[in-house]
Amino acid sequence: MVRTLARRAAGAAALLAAVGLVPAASAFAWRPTGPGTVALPVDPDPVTTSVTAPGLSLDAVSNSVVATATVHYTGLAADLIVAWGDGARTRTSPPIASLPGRPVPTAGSVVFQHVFAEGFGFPFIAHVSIISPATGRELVGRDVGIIPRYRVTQHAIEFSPLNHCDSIAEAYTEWVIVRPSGVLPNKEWHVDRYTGAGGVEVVLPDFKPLPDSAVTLETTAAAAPKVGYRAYESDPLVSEFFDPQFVDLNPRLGSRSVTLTYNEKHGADCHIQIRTRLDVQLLTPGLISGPVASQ
Ligand SMILES: [Ca+2]
Repeated sequence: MVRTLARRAAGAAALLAAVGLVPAASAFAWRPTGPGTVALPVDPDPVTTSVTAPGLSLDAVSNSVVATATVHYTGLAADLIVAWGDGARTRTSPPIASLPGRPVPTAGSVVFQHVFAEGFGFPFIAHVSIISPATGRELVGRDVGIIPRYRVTQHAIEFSPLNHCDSIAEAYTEWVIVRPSGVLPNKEWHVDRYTGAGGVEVVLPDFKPLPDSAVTLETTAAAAPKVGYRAYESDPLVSEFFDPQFVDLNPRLGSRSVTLTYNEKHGADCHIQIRTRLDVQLLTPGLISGPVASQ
């Protein structure tokens, strides 16, 4: 038992150490490389290795927070309990009595699915086990890594100067907002804004969206990028520059509004804001709705 737990802990540590290397927008599944050992790489259509007990074998895969366990059996249709490792359990329906002229199947498979609840301390290793209802003992089991994936939408970036940043001879300020390349490609927006020189009153802020600035991506919490935005006000001789700030797409931060205030470098008196809205959706790919499927 001690050795089993040690191996399991080692496998869990290996997987958790590898979590940061998982690319975004991939399907995840892990194959055991030895008893109790779990490792990357990622396979979008995995072929799992069964763990067997007499007359019984178990395949288990995960995709985001959805775990799928397939139990293959020989003999009479199995009355089984699947324990998912988070306290949840699923039990098969009792075996169906034979119909006249149709024998009870002596082999088959049953598919179970479970969705792990958000906020369970992801990522983690779920020990999926098949338990005998008669004895309460584990018949077969295996570990799967649960790493949630999310769809994160950053809606359009809205931009506004907070004050007039040019001389009193000019009524317009000329802005360049830059999203430097990173996970997303480089993009620039050139915006002339009337900010009212010469004592003309302009009510600021006056937010306007930057065209084609919305972004949607699928990511894990570990792989989620911070998207930088910097800006300058363009002048023939000396422009006003602002250091980059970041919109954090980490899904753990949840759906929310973000407002970033930029102050001109070197303490000069020019200020702008950008703001946006973030929406986060937990993905449950491959989830079959309704009761347990069997075949
Ligand atoms: Ca200017």
